[in-house]
Amino acid sequence: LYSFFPGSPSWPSNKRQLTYAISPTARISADDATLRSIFARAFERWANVTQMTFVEAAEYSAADIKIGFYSGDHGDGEAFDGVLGTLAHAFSPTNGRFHLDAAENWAVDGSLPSVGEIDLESVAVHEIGHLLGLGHSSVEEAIMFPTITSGTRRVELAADDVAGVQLLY
Ligand code: TQI
Ligand code: ZN
Ligand code: ZN
Repeated sequence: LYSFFPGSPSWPSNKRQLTYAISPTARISADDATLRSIFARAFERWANVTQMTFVEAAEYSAADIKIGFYSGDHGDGEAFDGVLGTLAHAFSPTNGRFHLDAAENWAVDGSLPSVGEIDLESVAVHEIGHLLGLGHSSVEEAIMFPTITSGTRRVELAADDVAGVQLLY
């Protein structure tokens, strides 16, 4: 079953469009168009089942959701740990910070990742769930289940994810 953060925070009901942007500086070597399409697809999966819409912000500084790739200690008290371990983190509404560990071997081509690679879209779909207010789920098929196996892809929302997010939006 899905869960929420303590107090069930969500984005305000008068704000159904959120903007997002990828940091122009905190990046990995993958090309810009590839990264943009991966995040756009990940946001679209949640937009498809809610009243929320997501658009890329023109200005990084003005975006509701700020995406960046960082290594080690990056100033928010939640240092990344190098290859594997923690892959990414995102904060509850309405913080909007979405950070990924630049040290991972990110798979960005949409095909099945090799062992040791982490599928970026799979992690993005999970972290966007957190950004919207979902905690972890006890349902193994759910995007919000707190385990993913290296070398796999999991990008389709399960009925459990949809039920949870539809209570918020
Ligand atoms: N990062 C953890 C996660 O996103 C960070 C975290 C732990 C967290 N507890 C939290 C974030 C509570 C928000 C709220 O779950 S992770 C997975 C999964 C991670 C893990 O790097 O361990 C995915 C990132 F689910 F597969 F285990 C993405 Cl998909
Ligand atoms: Zn961080
Ligand atoms: Zn999680």
